[in-house]
Amino acid sequence: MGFRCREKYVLLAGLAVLALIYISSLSYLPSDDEATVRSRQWIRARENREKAQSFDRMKFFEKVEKAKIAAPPLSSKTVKQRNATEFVDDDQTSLAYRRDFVRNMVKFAWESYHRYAWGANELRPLSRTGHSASIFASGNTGATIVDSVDTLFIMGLLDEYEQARAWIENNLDFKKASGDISVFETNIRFIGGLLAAYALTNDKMFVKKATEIADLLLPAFNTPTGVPLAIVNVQTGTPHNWGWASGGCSILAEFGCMHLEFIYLSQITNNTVYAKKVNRVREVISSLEKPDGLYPNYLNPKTGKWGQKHVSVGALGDSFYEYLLKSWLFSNKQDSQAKKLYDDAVVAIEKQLLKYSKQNNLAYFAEMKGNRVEHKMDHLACFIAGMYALEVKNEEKQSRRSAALKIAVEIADTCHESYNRSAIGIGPESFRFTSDAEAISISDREKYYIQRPEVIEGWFYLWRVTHDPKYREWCWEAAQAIEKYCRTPNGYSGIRDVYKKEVEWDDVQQSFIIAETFKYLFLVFSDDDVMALSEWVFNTEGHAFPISP
Ligand code: DMJ
Repeated sequence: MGFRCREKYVLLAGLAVLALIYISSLSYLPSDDEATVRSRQWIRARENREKAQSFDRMKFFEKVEKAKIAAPPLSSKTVKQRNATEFVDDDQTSLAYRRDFVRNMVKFAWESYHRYAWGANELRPLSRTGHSASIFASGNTGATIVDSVDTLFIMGLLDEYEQARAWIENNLDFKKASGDISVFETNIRFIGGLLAAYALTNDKMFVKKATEIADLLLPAFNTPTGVPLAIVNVQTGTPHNWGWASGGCSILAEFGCMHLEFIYLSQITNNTVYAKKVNRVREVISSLEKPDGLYPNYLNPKTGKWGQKHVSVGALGDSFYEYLLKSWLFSNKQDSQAKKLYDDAVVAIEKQLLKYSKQNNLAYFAEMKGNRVEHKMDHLACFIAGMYALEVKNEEKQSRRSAALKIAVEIADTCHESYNRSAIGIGPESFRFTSDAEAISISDREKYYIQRPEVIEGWFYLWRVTHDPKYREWCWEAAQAIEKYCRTPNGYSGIRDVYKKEVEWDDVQQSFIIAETFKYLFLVFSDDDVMALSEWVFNTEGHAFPISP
């Protein structure tokens, strides 16, 4: 009993101590003063952010899985030990081998650029320095980095992707540069590259950077018609047009090729300013009278009148046609105005520019200068095989599908002939059709190859649409030719004359070799559901935007 009584006292003492601790701890509890309210808000915001992030992450992984991208990177040992040409033991016909081959080309181009020109716009592989063309401002704006970032991600080169991402986050700033930038090139390479990187990764840093750059371009649209000027000074924001462009005109391929990027940017920022600019351009284009249904390459942004009548699906015109079709696709076929403009434009070019060679009936798109037909086709114009193939994939009318397929196949074949008839298996900048020439250059000024993608791009689309194995073989031959003739000890170079086996290099590794040429090569050796064409639209620089739901 005595023991129990002691126990009771101990229990009571214990309770008293606990009560004391409780009472004194009350003074340490947060009161509802301002700091506490703020800290609670902060916690709530953090929780919400975390929820949003994990939702974003979930959506992102779903997207990645669906697009079958970001394959695990090659182990660095595998990458370092092998050059693209050193796959002697493997089965060269296997798709995995060919994808590896192309991935290694990208690794090599990237590492060379990283070693000798990091931050510069492009690499001079022979001089082992940076290079900057007049389309970029002077300064280190890293065109190669921004143009390559989505390719690196798609190929699963994730270390390189992280290098690119970090550079973009910490260094990409046009305000640190000086001089003029091309509105078109900045849009398709920089804004396009950043938006595609965002689409693939959901990383909003890319949107922030794309928005900063798009805002720099906005003064170009301050013209009486709203049709943008070609160039903007990065420091002053002053826009102007190229001196050579038909008395102060804007260029069709340039002002007609901002739609995808600006619409997508408005969608993801909820800021309509960008969409308004390109919608106004669209209104001008659709309201204009077109001579014989054709679009001249020059338009005066002050008067809204066409300039010199030069019509071409090559340089100065090309991507205008491409963006009409792709704007319709990007909108999930809702933008019927774009499709109507596309349909009318292709009827006109097929009627007036599509020709067949006398010798072997090779199809080509000629150019028109005034009323004179120039029987010349640019390497750039070979993109049109891919455009028609994409139309085939999406066209409703069977009769139109067959007509478009015929043109796509014929043009891809002609472009292949331009490669076949050179000394190195790579085609020239432009080729002619005369009584003596068929799909070859006749002037020394047209014999160069600057790593352009359009021919391979056309074969890629045709492969996806027809599954004719010849397109994969042609791509493979082109990849090997690029490896053999464009590869220098420190990166890839353009070639001055494709008709000479002893190549002379031009000492520039173009940013689009990774953005486009290597990307399309990689994709042609991948399954159709890797960046499926029903899910993604590639801008004219090969940057992928997701088709609107
Ligand atoms: C790229 O910048 C784009 O493909 C553009 O549409 C045309 N020129 C180059 C590649 O040839």
